[in-house]
Amino acid sequence: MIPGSHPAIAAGKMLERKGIGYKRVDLMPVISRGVLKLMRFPGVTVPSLKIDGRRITGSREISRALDEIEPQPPLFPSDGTERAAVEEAERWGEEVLADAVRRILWNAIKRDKQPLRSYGEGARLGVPIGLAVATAGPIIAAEVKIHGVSDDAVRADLAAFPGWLDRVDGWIADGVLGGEEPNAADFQIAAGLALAMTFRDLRPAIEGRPAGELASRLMPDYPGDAPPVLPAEWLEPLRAPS
Ligand SMILES: N[C@@H](CCC(=O)N[C@@H](CS)C(=O)NCC(=O)O)C(=O)O
Repeated sequence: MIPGSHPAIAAGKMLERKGIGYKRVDLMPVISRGVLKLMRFPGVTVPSLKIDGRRITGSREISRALDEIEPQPPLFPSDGTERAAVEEAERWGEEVLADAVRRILWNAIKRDKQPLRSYGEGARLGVPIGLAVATAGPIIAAEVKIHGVSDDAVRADLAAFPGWLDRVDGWIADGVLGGEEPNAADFQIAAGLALAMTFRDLRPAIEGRPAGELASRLMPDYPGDAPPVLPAEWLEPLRAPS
């Protein structure tokens, strides 16, 4: 994993849910790509997991593999209709929410890299965290490029965010998310929201809602804290009642 990575933290929580012990290997962003390639994973992103002789890349691939390897407790419902709803929420959590939160993170870090330290606290990166942060400039520039972190994209993400929170609250109200037995979509979406809640710019808009409660309940120990840094006008949509 990369310290603070939301899909990687989701994968770790799913392993814990299954009672499967694991060894966590911390990687620096970008360098992670070369390491995962050398280790012959099928992709170059985190989370990547070696389990039972299999190499798996991708949080959604991991949730499915974990249900195959250790069926109890299940991460997906057995009922076909319920399963389809959880799969759809999980897919949205990965493709829409998680990507947007990653863009917001790198846009914020591009403005002030000091908070990076809080995401990497306790990580074993092979170099002291202070040195990793001090020399992170080229890594930040590469991540901004890799993940399409333009100001326009992040502004659009922030404008869409209140609607996304309504969507998550709706899934909770419908019982797709937030049940007593957390499913794969709960972990995927809670990790994305928990990372979003580490940004003080976004936290007030999330924490009082069912979506925020879900994130805090499933990810109580999510690392990181980023003081306000985004332009105030970008945050206007989050201030308005949704
Ligand atoms: N959609 C993928 C996430 C892939 C991804 O972009 N992961 C990030 C960390 S959150 C990563 O590997 N970043 C390093 C890089 O792309 O260089 C999943 O859910 O597994």
